[in-house]
Amino acid sequence: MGDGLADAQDGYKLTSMTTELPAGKDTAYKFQIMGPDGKPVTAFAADQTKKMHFYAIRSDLAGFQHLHPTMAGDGSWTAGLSSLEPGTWRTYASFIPDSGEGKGKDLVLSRTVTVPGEAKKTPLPEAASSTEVDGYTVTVKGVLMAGMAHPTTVSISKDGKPVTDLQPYLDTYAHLTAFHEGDQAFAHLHPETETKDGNGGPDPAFQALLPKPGSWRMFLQFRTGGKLHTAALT
Ligand SMILES: [Cu+2]
Repeated sequence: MGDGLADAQDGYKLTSMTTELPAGKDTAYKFQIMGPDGKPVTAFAADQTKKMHFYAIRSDLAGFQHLHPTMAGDGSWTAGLSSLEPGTWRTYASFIPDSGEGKGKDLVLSRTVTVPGEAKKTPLPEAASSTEVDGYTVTVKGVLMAGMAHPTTVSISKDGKPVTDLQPYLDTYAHLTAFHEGDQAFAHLHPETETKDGNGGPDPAFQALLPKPGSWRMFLQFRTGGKLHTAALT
């Protein structure tokens, strides 16, 4: 798998008529995946229960959105984005073709869109091994090294106690993606912890493979009590 920065790979291309989206309101981003035969791809294999994983992030790695768009019969996808702040955004489509030359290939393609207005750059928060979200403390354990897969665990606690009521989300107890400062290279860190019947926690494990050195912004998503939480750390 590449770094997700190209709009085309192995004959597949992410296409969209959209180069600009409005700021400050919910908006729809439409796109298609064109196959090596020049036609829109309509057959996709489910990956972590979804046929398409879509991400949007601003160039300063703020404003992360992770969505599951819907596909029309002609292969056109619509992602319903929440309000965007002005700036340059990168949109990623992560999918596995289920027919044709690229059947079974794990592909991540991206494009950029401009959101007009006065863009305020958010400085990348300092590197930290733990962060807080919605009353939960999320701590990443493990040494991350560029280009090598490393086992990594994420510990989730609340009020000083390990959390054991994680609910399955996309066939896992925690979903982890990372974006590289500067070029917005993408990494999806694959979960090692299988979902069993019932709840999980407090330490979901991953194989963390970050393709290049530098600063990465990690987004960890987990679900408790039917609510999705997104923790971010550098
Ligand atoms: Cu997804």
